[in-house]
Amino acid sequence: MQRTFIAIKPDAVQRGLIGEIIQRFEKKGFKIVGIKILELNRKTAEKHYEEHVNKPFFENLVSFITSGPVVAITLEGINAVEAARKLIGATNPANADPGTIRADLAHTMERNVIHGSDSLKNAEREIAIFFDESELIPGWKRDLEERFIKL
Ligand code: IDP
Ligand code: MG
Repeated sequence: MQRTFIAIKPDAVQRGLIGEIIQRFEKKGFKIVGIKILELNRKTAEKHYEEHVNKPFFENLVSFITSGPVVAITLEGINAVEAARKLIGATNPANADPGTIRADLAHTMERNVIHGSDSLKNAEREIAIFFDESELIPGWKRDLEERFIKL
């Protein structure tokens, strides 16, 4: 079991895609162990995207991610970091495989509907930015897993 962090970006929230995006992770079998809707302030946005601070798109990225509510989610699952990135698809929706969230729901890099941690280290770092440990529910089981265990 691994934890990863995803964020439904402001474009997706505005377009009414929260349910559709969460559903894909739920159906796949991920467990939601933390979830909240919030508006990022500039400081938090800069911290979240600190690896991109010197990129030409940094300013636009920060102003976009702070432009409206985002849904922050901590997921638990087997190999969760990589598995979530697979469901999410390539950064540029034009290059994302069909069936991925970005391929199906987005068509520009600047409005690619979702963030997902790219490594275990970043997952831990990002979860800590958005959640207190007391806001996460560790180790709950889905009935599905109980059934698999019995089989
Ligand atoms: P990721 O979200 O797939 O991990 P990153 O390289 O971490 O991609 O970039 C963070 C976000 O910054 C992307 O999701 C995208 O919205 C935006 N971004 C990345 N590269 C570019 C670019 O070349 N031009 C404009 N925006 C970009
Ligand atoms: Mg990234």
